Amino acid sequence: MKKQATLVIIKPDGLKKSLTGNILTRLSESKLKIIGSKIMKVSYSLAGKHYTHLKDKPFFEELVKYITGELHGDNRVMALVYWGESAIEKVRKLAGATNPEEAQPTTIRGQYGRILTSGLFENVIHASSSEDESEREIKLWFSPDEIAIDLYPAKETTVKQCKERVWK
Ligand code: IDP
Ligand code: MG
Repeated sequence: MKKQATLVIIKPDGLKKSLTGNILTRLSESKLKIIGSKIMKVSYSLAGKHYTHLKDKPFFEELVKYITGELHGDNRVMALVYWGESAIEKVRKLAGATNPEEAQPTTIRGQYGRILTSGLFENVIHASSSEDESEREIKLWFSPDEIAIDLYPAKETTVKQCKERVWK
């Protein structure tokens, strides 16, 4: 069996409901290795790129509000990269179906997800669903130095005249 990497995002509802510990415990059942993790806020630009495959859906605008935290008044997400054999399938299984009402009750989405009055699936976590998708997503959310192994080929560049926020 091939080792794979997969992106997990604990969405703003998961952080707002203090579910981070519970979700990480559930995911640890997979025995996969965490090779990247961070708490971050999600920009509109990152949200749009992440959900580019859903741009034409009627719920797209609300989905962007969801992942950027506008919907919950809490703009934190936790982004993680898991690594190991069949990582994508293992994490998707623990996550459960996209629709929390169809998800098995013992899955993360089945336990903690709900459908909003608007119809949006508030399903607590994102999990990559294919190898192409996980590579695209991990490269979008993480830089090479934020990942504990050499996951994909990377190169060194010299960045000039680039604005950066530093501690005062
Ligand atoms: P996935 O998260 O299970 O991979 P995607 O189709 O990639 O499912 O959709 C991304 C997210 O968009 C879902 O996790 C969910 O929050 C939301 N979503 C997807 N399909 C629907 C729908 O039919 N109604 C409402 N929300 C949806
Ligand atoms: Mg998806």
